[in-house]
Amino acid sequence: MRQFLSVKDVEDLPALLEEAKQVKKTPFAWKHLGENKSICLLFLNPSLRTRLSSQRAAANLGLEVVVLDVNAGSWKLEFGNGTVMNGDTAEHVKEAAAVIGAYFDLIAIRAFAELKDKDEDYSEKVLSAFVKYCGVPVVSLESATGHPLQSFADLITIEEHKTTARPKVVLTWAPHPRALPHAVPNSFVEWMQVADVDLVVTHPEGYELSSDIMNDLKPEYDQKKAFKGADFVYAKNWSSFNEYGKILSTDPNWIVTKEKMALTNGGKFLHCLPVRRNVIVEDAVLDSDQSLVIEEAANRIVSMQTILKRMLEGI
Ligand code: SN0
Repeated sequence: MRQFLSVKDVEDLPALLEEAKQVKKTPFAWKHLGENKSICLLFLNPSLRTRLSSQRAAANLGLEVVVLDVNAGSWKLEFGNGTVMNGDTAEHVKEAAAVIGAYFDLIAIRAFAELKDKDEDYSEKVLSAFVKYCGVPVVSLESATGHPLQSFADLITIEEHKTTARPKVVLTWAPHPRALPHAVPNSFVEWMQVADVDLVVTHPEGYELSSDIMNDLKPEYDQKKAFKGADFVYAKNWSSFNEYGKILSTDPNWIVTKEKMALTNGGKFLHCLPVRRNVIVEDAVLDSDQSLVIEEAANRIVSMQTILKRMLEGI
C-alpha cells in the first residue's frame, strides 16, 4: 500500500478486515517489519486518540516514531504557488515535505478542514501538498474531507459486535455548539457503502452531505424512524455542506437518548470521540453497556497497525 487517504486506497476490504483480526490477535508478530524504519506523525490540529494510537501501532511494528506539532513546534507553512513569502509564513511546503520525506520512511498527517472555503477544503490543500512533495508513503490522520482510520476502526468494531450478517447501521447528526468538519461522516458513509451493512443517514434538513459521498443514498429526515430496528447508532455532528461551514440548527431534540435507543434492535452506540456529553448523547447511553465507544477507540490501534503493516510490507 503506497498511500492511505481514503477507502479508495483499499483494494479488498474483506481481506483488510481479516488482516485486522490477525493484527488484533497477535499484535507483536510483525515487530521485525519496522526495524531500522521510522515514521513522522505531523499534527496541524489537536488529537488524543489518533496521536496515541498511532504511536502504539507504530511501536507494535518496531517503528521509530517522531511526533511534530506543526503549528506549535515548527515554522508556519506556506502552501500557495508563487507566493511572495514576505508575510508570516516562513517555509514552503515544497521544502518542508521534502525534508521530512528525506528523514523518514513514512509520513502521517492531520490537517482539518478550515470550513471557510469549500473548494479549498475539498482540494485537500495540505494533504495533497505532502503527497506531492514528500516522496514517501502518506497516511491520513484526518484530512479536510476524510478520516479513514476512524472509519476502519468503526467497521472493525461493527464486525466484532454484529449479530446479523447485514446489520442496520444508522448515522445520525446530533447538535454541537461549534461548527465541525465533514471528514468523519464523509468517511463513515464511504466505508459503510463498501461494507456489508444497511446504512441509513439521518439529519435535519440543510445538513445533506456531499452528493459525491452519498451517491444514490437519500437521507431519512425523521430520526425516530431511522432508529427503528437499528443494530448500530453512530452519532456525529457536522456543519452544513451546502451552506458551507454554517451551523443551521442546534435543536436539542436531535440528542441521542436512552428513549430513542429503545427504538433500536438492542442497538449499540458508536461515536468517534471526543464527545460532548449531554449535547450529542445523554450520559445514560454513554455510561450504559450499549455504548461501544471505548472499544471503538481501542480499535484505532488495530486500524493504524494494519495499515502501517501493509505499507511496511510494500517499501
Ligand atoms: C473533530 C471532527 O472532525 O469533528 C475530530 C473528530 C475525531 N472533532 C472536533 O473537533 C470536536 C471538538 C469539540 O469542540 O467538541
